[in-house]
Amino acid sequence: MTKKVEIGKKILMANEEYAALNAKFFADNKKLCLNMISSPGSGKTTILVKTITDLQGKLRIGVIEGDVRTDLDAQRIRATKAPAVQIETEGACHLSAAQVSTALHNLPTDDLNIIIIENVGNLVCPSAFELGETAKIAVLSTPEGDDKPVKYPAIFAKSTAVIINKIDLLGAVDFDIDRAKADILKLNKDAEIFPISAKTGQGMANWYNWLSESSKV
Ligand SMILES: Nc1nc2c(ncn2[C@@H]2O[C@H](COP(=O)(O)OP(=O)(O)OP(=O)(O)O)[C@@H](O)[C@H]2O)c(=O)[nH]1
Ligand SMILES: [Mg+2]
Repeated sequence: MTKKVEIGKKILMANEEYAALNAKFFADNKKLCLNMISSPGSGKTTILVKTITDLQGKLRIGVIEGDVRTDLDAQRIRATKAPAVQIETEGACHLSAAQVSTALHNLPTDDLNIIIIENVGNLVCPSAFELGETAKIAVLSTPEGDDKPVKYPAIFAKSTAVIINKIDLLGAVDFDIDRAKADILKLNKDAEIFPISAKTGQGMANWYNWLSESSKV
């Protein structure tokens, strides 16, 4: 007789235990933790660099970077003088709560209001792994196409806020922003939607106001 071993389920359970510990840490220490999820290249690091630079002196932000390989993104964050810890997943398509727990020990969390996790660029895997975050932020960029919310619904359904980035390219790409917004709201009627350009700064003020209000945890 063969015995079925549910390895996937066990791994998820262990992840949930670490996620619960991380969530307790954020709640006990009154830190806002955001888990930023998107396809590769939507502009996550560019948004973070601009946000940290523009809010210097107002909000103290630290970053946990997840990438399959390299610490290039952590270097970009550190160039702003904000603290950043890089996790290299060596092939895995998402961060785990255990990795985040270890990274938290290497961030000066006492000095921070907000911890932002830039997850591995992937619109599918990271949405299945809770990290103990306060909220998920999905990023969709206009060159990816306005059909992405309906094709990859899980992350849009689970995110508290959705950033639509690269709106400076709206004239060059076929992206119907009203369709994208309507589809996101169909999946998640309470989602905050921020159309922005991290390149030109358009729309960033609304995102900053939301970040500032949300940091009052
Ligand atoms: N036109 C335009 N380009 C942008 C904007 N934001 C980011 N980019 C460009 O998009 C490319 C990818 O940006 P990144 O910030 O590295 O994207 P990312 O989501 O962090 O990528 P991964 O970490 O690899 O998943 C870079 O060439 C950026 O300069 C924007 O608002 N407008
Ligand atoms: Mg990046």
